Amino acid sequence: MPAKSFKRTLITSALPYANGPVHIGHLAGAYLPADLYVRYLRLQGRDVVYVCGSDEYGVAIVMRAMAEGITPQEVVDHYHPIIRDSFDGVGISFDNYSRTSREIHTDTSQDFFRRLSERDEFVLKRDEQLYDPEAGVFLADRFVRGTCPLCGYEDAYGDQCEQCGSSLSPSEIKNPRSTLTDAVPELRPTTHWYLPLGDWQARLEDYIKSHREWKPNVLGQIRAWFTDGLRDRAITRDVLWGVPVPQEIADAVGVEAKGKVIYVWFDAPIGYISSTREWAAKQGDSERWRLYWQDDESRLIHFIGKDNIVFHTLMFPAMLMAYGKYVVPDQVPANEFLNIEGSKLSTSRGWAVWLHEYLEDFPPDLLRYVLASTLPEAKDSAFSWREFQTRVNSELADILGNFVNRALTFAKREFGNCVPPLVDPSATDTEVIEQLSIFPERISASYERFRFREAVHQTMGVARLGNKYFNDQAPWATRKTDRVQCANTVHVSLQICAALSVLMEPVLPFSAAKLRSMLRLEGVRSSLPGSSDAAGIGWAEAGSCLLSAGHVLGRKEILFSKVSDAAIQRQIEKLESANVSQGPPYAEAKPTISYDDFAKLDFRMGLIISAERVLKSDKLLRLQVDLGYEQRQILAGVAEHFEPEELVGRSVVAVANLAPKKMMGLESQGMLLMAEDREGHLALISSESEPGAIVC
Ligand code: B3M
Ligand code: ZN
Repeated sequence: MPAKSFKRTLITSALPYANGPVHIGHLAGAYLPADLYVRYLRLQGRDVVYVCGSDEYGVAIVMRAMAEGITPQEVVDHYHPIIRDSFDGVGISFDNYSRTSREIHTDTSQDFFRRLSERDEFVLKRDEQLYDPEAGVFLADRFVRGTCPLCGYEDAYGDQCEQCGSSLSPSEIKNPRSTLTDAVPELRPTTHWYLPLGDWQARLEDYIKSHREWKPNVLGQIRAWFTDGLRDRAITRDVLWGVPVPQEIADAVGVEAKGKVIYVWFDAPIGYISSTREWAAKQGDSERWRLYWQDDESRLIHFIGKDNIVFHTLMFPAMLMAYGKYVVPDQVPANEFLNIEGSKLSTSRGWAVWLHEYLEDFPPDLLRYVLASTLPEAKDSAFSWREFQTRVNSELADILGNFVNRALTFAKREFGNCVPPLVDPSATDTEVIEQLSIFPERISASYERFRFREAVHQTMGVARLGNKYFNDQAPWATRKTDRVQCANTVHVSLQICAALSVLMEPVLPFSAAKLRSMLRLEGVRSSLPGSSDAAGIGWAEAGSCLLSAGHVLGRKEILFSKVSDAAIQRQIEKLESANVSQGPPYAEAKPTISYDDFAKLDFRMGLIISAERVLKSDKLLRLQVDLGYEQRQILAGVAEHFEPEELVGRSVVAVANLAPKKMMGLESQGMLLMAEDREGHLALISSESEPGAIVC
């Protein structure tokens, strides 16, 4: 429970960029956790609104448009419905899903810009920025690539280094190149609006201090930002795609408004407000959004991935404070990243499981369950198809599904598909009913603390309780020896099924609905939008006996089918083939050389006679190589790839006329050639020729 008690909650999930479909990494980061929580709150009967929408501006979208030779509008028009439908398919239950290219968002963003400008919250700076003389445009953010000034990574983006994660500005990049034309950019003067975040540091520090309950991964990042010191942030850009800077504001300071847009990270979080406004209008009460954004008794919670922490905990709160009237985020339960089959997810390499593709092959609940059980809550976590199969088969099918199936089968076979009465319950029956009654509160404690993996585990605890009870009671034996006890067992088991059908709703909403229809359990509060205040059986009631004796049950169905080895194999192959065909390009080809240059190189076949590690070096192996006409000592940086013994006796290609070089106090008299693949794996190049043979 939050320290303060709130009347209502507004939940947001990061707005996905509409420049590609969404994958399971997105789902596990910002959407599934939010949906679990929102559905839980709705079952609690709490007042909650859950908004999101497509993030349709920003340079990433312009770049995708250019790559495909279409307009940015066409890009977002293509991806918005794909994203929306994927979320829908997997049961993400937004109250509203908007898009930032809508007019209501332009209005809301410009209103923010105007108000902050009126309140003198911006500073205007004229300075030199990178300009592509060939394309005739300023190069914002990702239009520049070059060397990271902090870690030396050579392919850093203008706004961020993917290697060390630092956020950068294009003018800091060393050896910049235009991603549009590959031209070397030049500096030209231009004027931009800045939010002087440094002025906000003290207030932001106070704000963060009042949230010691935030997750350590979130607080850790924020602390690092404070230590570095917050800096002015440019909040406008020279591009033709975005929310325009209001004309009159540009006019007032004598800046050409045409081609100036609001920076995507300024407008995107405002998208949460626009989406809430759109929702309110759809409810027929256009002002209702204010209740969620501008009333002290409203709790604002942002679900995001770890790469968006600074924007949601520092920049957006500063914007909201600067505007005045607004509540600020009370929780930002950011998640870490999800890896796939042991490797970092990468959309450019095709190493991802796309939601729309998943949905063609499996039911949504399986993925919800598996991801919810392995959410990267505290550190990066991993998805693997084998684990998917194991969890589905041995947890969902063998525990939950099997229990439900056995309880219903007995009710049908032995008691005319009705709930038998509970008569003189045994101590065990009573104890199990008692244990069942504690579950809602116990699971609730996990949800309230944003520990969703734990919540899922607790929820499965209900099924495990049921399974164990059923096994221990052995109704297949008592059906002949003690009808009353058999009836009691089935009665209690059915009550557990009923409780499950409510408690599993946040995690497994589709299966929960199916289970309720199998039980013909009606009057359960919905976890879908717009029904949170409806009367009915909710979370708090879920642990009490929900079915009365004599209640007629519905038709039994299979709750979870097992996933076959073949189905899993297909997924693994699909992933691997995508990865191979769309791997990152190898280093660019080197410039052409003359034959004479080539002819200077003396390549020879060699035979490795001995190999040993070099003291104090993790990388080097010291090799003795027989070149036929002489023996050489060659130091090779391959210790992380080969054990010395593996190399002895192998034939290799050596560069025989390379000038000797000292390494770790030893002389290397040549070099071995190896092939290095995309993943950095090394392979020897060998032949059947004898040592000394010339390679030409
Ligand atoms: N579209 C960035 C991202 O997907 C961005 C989030 C906006 S949330 C206001 O990483
Ligand atoms: Zn870097």
